[in-house]
Amino acid sequence: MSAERARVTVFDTTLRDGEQSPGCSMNHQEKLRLAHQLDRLGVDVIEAGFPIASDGDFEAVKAIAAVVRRPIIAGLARACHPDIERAWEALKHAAHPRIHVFLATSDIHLQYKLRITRDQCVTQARDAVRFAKSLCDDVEFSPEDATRTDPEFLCRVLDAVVEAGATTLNIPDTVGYTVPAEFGELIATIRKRVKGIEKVTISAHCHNDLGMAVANALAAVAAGARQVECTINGIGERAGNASLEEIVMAMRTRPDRYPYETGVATEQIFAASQMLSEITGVAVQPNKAIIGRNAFAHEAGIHQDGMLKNPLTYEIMTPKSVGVPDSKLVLGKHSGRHALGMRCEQLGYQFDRRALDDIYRRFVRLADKIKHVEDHHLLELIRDTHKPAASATPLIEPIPAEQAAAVNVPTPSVPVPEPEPARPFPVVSATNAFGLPLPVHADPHHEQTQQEDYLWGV
Ligand SMILES: [Mn+2]
Repeated sequence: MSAERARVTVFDTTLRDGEQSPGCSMNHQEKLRLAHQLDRLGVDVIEAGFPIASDGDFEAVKAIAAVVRRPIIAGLARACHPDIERAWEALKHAAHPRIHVFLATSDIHLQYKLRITRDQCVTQARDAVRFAKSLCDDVEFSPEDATRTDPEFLCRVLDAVVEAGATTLNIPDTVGYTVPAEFGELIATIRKRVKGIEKVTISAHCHNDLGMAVANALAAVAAGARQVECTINGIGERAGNASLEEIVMAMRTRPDRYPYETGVATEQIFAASQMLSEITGVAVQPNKAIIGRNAFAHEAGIHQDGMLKNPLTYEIMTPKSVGVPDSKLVLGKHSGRHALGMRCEQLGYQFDRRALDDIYRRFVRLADKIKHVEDHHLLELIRDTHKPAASATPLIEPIPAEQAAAVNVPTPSVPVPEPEPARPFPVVSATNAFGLPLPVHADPHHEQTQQEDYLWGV
């Protein structure tokens, strides 16, 4: 069965596109740590950075290339010689290097950002890929803003770069504008029209501005793309990139609809997610699919009862399959007796029906006051209920809400760093897109490295 499934390459760009998002800068050691975890996770390609963006980025790409030897290590470059040379300098000792060249192709970018004609765009893309190819066998090309590019012209650019030696054509929905059916059609058009397309891999790079990044990436795969670009926790520019964990688990949970294989060791997903949150200090939203704190939590009584009888009732994948230790039954006011009884048993107390009813009534009253009843509350309640003068004892004092919330955060060993203050977006000058890095207006409050000034890419 698995032999029939097509293999999809997982290209992780957490360290490049992800790192470009506000508040997600990482230092050298942190990037290395995360790169090792991405290796354990089994991604096929790690885009380690944008070497010309800063010396820090250059050094990080170089260091990752030196020590992470299994996956392909990619470095981003604009379609110009200085960028490509710098990327190659950082990558050349990698076991499997890839130069990723990008150039915008939409009229709006050509006219207002690059100030070049379509013909100039084709020439520049071809020359850049040819130069990259002279240094490195593995060359990926991205027509930035592809989804807002005239498809006719897009195919013309892709023809030129395939001829120049590109081995992967990545189709970026840079601004998160496309929708699944449209994106699938675009991929199908490219497959039909671009000369030599059968020799290259088509890739999708989707952004989540309309909440459709993962759906768009999956639509691209269904239409023939065989590489997906994604990030851990879906971090990335603006609303983020397609989330690696969602794409991979969609394929794993619905092989009937997505009969594709990846090399991802899904049990490493949770660890990767936790590590990234810890490093950046950017928490994952509690209801985030796959790796949010509540993704495997069941509070409603009827759900809890079903879960205890058979997890398949409400669980389409197991927490274990993504590396979450166990699904959490959150005890709250919607919980039922069965769940309460089970938790009491796990805490070492077995009660007959009447005793459990008694505890249950007190439990519901307490849960009304404090949202989540933690084990220590429950223990207090049990002791209270069963001491001799129980009936005369008032219910335990509800703890203040903020204290209860603090107790409830399930990250015991990880100190939560101060959130970084929001920084204004630096304004990038529109001149000279082809020579040296663009000058950037200094932000007096901007203490990080210059990488964040490169707030554009594919
Ligand atoms: Mn991007």
